[in-house]
Amino acid sequence: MSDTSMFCFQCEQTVAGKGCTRVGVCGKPPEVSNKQDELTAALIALARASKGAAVGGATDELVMQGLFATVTNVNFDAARVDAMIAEAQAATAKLGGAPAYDPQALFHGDTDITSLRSILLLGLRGMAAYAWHAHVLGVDDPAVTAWHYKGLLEIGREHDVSGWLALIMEFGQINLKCMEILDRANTTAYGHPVPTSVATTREPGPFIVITGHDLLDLKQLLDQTAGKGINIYTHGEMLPAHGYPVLKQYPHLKGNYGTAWQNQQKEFADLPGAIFFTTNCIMPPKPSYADRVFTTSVVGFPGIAHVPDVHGGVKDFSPVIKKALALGGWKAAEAGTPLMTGFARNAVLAVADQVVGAIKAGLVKHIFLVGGCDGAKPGRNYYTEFVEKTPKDTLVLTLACGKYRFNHLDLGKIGPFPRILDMGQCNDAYSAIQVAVALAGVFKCGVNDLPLTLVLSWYEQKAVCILLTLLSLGIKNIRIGPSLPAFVSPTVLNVLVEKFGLTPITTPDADLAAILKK
Ligand code: FSO
Ligand code: SF4
Repeated sequence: MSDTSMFCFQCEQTVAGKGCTRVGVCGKPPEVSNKQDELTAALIALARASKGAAVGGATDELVMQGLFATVTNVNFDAARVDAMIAEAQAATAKLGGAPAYDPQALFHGDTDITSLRSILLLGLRGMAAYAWHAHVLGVDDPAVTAWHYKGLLEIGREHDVSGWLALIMEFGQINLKCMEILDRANTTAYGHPVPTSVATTREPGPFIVITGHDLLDLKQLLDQTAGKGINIYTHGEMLPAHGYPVLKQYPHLKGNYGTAWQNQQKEFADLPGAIFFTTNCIMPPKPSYADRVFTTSVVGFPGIAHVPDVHGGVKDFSPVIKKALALGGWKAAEAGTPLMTGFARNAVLAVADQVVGAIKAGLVKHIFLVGGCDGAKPGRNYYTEFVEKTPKDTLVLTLACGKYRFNHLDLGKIGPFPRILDMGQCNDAYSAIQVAVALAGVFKCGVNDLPLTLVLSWYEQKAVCILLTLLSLGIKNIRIGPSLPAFVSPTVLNVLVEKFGLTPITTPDADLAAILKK
């Protein structure tokens, strides 16, 4: 690749549904894109040197962070990627070296094989993000840690179609384990989420907006801002944090600001507060607010202040706090409509008998899981319209940032339940799986026989790993949109359609009619 060309097709907004070749729609320049491919190749060489087994300690962390850093909207900083490449090369040398992997081989070659290799690699990138969030809370699973290496090793090998499909299904099961350990890590540290009304009111005074998925960063920030006259507002995927008992007890965790990630350049413009990115999705910060943005962990953007990791310790948020105090915050209060969250598996299963009773009595005829990512491309209004049009005797479970398309809607209640139940972040797909499995147990049927339909929206690679888990569990007839991934070739799509009934979304009316007539 020259300095001006690149190839990336890993997210939903890729150019013309084919690939970004000059610059990313996300803002990723060719230099960073090519270095990310080099980093992936360096990690494959490292996995070769370790023979696909986990090395332990800092090397395991490097592999996780190296995969996580290449997820869409995480790291735009060439120098940080360079540093990780050098670390991977040093770790490989320490293990006695290994044959290099050509980064050009990643996304080129036979269309179907490239498609299958990409599916596995992109899923692995997504899983590494979840594994990292569990790891910082001290929870690891040896099978998950080892699979980062195994996956990389296999990506560097040749396989036929059935070989790739077997690896992809095995990966889906490992990612289920990964989501399970993250669920365990979060609920052990912060308690099980409880249904919670979250204010969107703005209060006068200095504030910090925290976004991304990392609850430990939020906890440490809450501790360090306690009693300092600074309010904390969640943004994007941090909204479900309000449901966790340990986090919701902080009186200065005031509410939620803004909506999903793709609106940040508009919502953060001239914001009189500090903005803290714990993970994706970061967009290139505009000049009107770039001086108040902070990143941490694997997130990076050139010229943007970074709060360094402290291995196993407490990060120093004083620059963020100083900035929030200097900016002074909002001058006057502004009212907002509250949002509900906290309907994770424990909360839903605690009232399982009522849910089952409502289904048996015909009060709940169908459950939709409308979950996944939001994004900038047109077509995502489908999800708003779909939810608006769901019949009154149906429940809508949701998770991840796609919920901002409809979580402001008042669809009323069925008995004690609001008709829209926010289960949490994208990783809380685990909660949805647990609820589905529990309902199937009660009704003595398979998950596919429940009056339940999954209508997913995808954007980046965490959605890929979740989809692979759902498929590996044998869940069929999932509807997916707003468009199909560029990295799924027509042949591979046929396999997914034939084997799993994966169905692209059409229109809300047609899809609802088709789902409900079954
Ligand atoms: Fe959204 Fe971004 Fe959570 Fe993603 S904020 S798009 S799937 O990072 O991870 O849902
Ligand atoms: Fe393009 Fe998406 Fe890759 Fe960014 S992450 S370069 S938008 S495909």
